[in-house]
Amino acid sequence: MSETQTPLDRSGYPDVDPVAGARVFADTMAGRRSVRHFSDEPVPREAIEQIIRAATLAPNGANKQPWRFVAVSEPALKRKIRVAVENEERAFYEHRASDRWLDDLAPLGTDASKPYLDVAPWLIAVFKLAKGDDGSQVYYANESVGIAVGLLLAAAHHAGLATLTHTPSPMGFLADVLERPKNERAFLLIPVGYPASDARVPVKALARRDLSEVLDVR
Ligand code: IYR
Repeated sequence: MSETQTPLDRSGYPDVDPVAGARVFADTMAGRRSVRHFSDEPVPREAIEQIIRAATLAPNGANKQPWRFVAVSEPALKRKIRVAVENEERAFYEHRASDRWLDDLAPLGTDASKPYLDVAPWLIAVFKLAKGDDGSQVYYANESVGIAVGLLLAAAHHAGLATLTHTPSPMGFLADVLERPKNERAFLLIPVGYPASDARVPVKALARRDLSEVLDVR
């Protein structure tokens, strides 16, 4: 019978003081901002590949890896995505969104116009598998892909690159434009690149609740 277990390679864990290690990472992530004003400065394909590699290392249900990533840099395809996104967003801002939702968005200053989808050198479309490619079952797909995207955003930040977690809704058009198989569901669209030199970010989005408000230690 073949072994199902193997000794843990502890060298995979940094030998670091846990307080210092955790603080350094949190301090790094404190510099992250969602950016809507990108520079068109190119980003090497290999950087995108390594960022996505980090995402694919996420823990996930039964190691089914229920994610697929499409990294788009072709201008014509970015344009096609922008046109499709702006169609959906116009419907969202003009009638789909509730008044309350629009009120909540007002401090972000967003609208249906998404020029960053042309400008950012890369758009990463993230898809979640509803079924495996062979029709097999996947488990905890939302959790798995959510964790993977968290690692992706942290990896991009670690590489000095800005991201935006863009959620056009509904997002079905993304699978159509990118000609994805039937078992994939669009999960997020993530522009990646350098922030524009004159990039601005919403004041409100900078504020985070104090840890004591969101953490209950017992
Ligand atoms: N998808 C729209 C609206 C939007 C919704 C939320 I929730 C945000 O945090 C930001 C935007 C848009 O991209 O404009």
